[in-house]
Amino acid sequence: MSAPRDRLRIAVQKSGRLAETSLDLLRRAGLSFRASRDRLFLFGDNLPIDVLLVRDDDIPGLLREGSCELGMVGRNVLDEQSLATPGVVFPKVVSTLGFGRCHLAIAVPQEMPWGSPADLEGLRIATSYPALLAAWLAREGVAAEVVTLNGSVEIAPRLGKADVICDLVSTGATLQANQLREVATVLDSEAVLARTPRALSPLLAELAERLQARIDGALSGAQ
Ligand code: PRT
Ligand code: ZN
Repeated sequence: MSAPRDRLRIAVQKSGRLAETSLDLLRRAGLSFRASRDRLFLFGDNLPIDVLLVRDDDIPGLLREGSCELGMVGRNVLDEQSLATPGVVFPKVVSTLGFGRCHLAIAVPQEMPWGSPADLEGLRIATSYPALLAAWLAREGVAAEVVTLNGSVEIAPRLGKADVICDLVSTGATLQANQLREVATVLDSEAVLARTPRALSPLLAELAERLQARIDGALSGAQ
């Protein structure tokens, strides 16, 4: 067995919509870093805290297996993975971060009449969030076919792959460009700070508490 780590690890998105703002928040929390040669890590200079730069989808798994103690990730990604693997203990949300806001929405072709979620009965719904969508359909008591796509969900109706979609929306420009209109919200999302469900050594637990407090301080403008 390898020696227990004596530096805390926090995972953030390497590149993408959350990447810059996540690092910015860590800087505002008082951390300074230098990059590793392979660009996988940023080593903390002033505290024993390192930043792991990864794809956002990998963050819940890294927290679950204890490869890092904290992570910044969209609630949509965290909840989708938790729902998709029932019975597994998942990371806990310790703070909401106020950026990366979006919502997972049902959108239908502009000309399709809409009254209520019951109108989805028997339709094919394209999404990259099959578990969140299935849970919402079950809550609404609607039987529909979930078509899982990894990208370009918004063009699925035009390609004949699905009748309607369930995708993330922020400004609504993508839906509009694809002649779709939003009719229901499945999940409101933003970036969150999540913590490993594993027990931490006293040293890492103390570092995690300190970093959480510094992040909360930066968010409330106290720093
Ligand atoms: O490479 P990696 O896997 O790390 O990144 P990624 O491509 O999976 O994710 P990325 O960077 O696109 O998004 C990261 C997180 O940002 C998401 O998981 C959400 O929590 C959050 N977020 C906020 C968004 C959006 N807003 C958003 N608008 N994620 C995606 N979108 C997409 C949406 O899927 C659609 O294609 O933007 C389009 C809609 O935007 P509007 O403005 O036209 O409505
Ligand atoms: Zn991703």
